[in-house]
Amino acid sequence: MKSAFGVRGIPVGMEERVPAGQYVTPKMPVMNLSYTPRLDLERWSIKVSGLVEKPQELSWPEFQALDGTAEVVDFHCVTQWTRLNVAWEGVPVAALLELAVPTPEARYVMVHGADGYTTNMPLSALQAPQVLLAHMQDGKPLECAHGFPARLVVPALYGWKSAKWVTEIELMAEERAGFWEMNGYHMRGDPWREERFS
Ligand SMILES: Nc1nc2c(c(=O)[nH]1)N[C@H]1C(S)=C(S)[C@@H](COP(=O)(O)O)O[C@H]1N2
Ligand SMILES: [Mo]
Repeated sequence: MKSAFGVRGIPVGMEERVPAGQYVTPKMPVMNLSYTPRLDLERWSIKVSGLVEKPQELSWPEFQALDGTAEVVDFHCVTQWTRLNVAWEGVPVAALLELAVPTPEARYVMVHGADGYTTNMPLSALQAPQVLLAHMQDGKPLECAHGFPARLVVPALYGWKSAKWVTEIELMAEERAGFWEMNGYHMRGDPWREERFS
């Protein structure tokens, strides 16, 4: 019998969904730089700070009250695994940014996680339609290991840009490197261009 999986674990017919140098994994591995923060919803907040007209700090109920959306997208880690069809629910980051009103000088962002993680990208990458601050994955609240209570999902960039345990989105005029970017990862990180290292 012919196998339903071709090379690199790619289901037959889905070859064009998997960037060069990636193989497909059925489960979502956990990729943590350091420890897994245990966050308390009562004390959690998400800030939008830096070059904005109206700095935001939303509590969990305030965040939950924003209009949500759901999507199914693929996730590509620079260590070469790809997981197809991850289902996320969350708040479009573009809507959060609109609340904060970026100033004309704001062109880059630094995203901060509660574990001390940082990652940078152009503001335009964060304003893209499928970018979510997600609180559900595959129909369930995010697991601690995957970023509870809320993580970024940036499907167009490698997974390290999808910061977990997000607490702050900081808008900047000049580009600054986040944790992995300081350690040799690409400032942009487009998997379709194999922008792995700089
Ligand atoms: N705060 C934080 N976010 C993070 C990381 C991390 O160590 N800390 N690892 C990144 C990396 S390298 C990847 S590939 C994805 C993996 O997400 P997952 O652990 O949910 O699979 O999270 C990204 N977000
Ligand atoms: Mo990664």
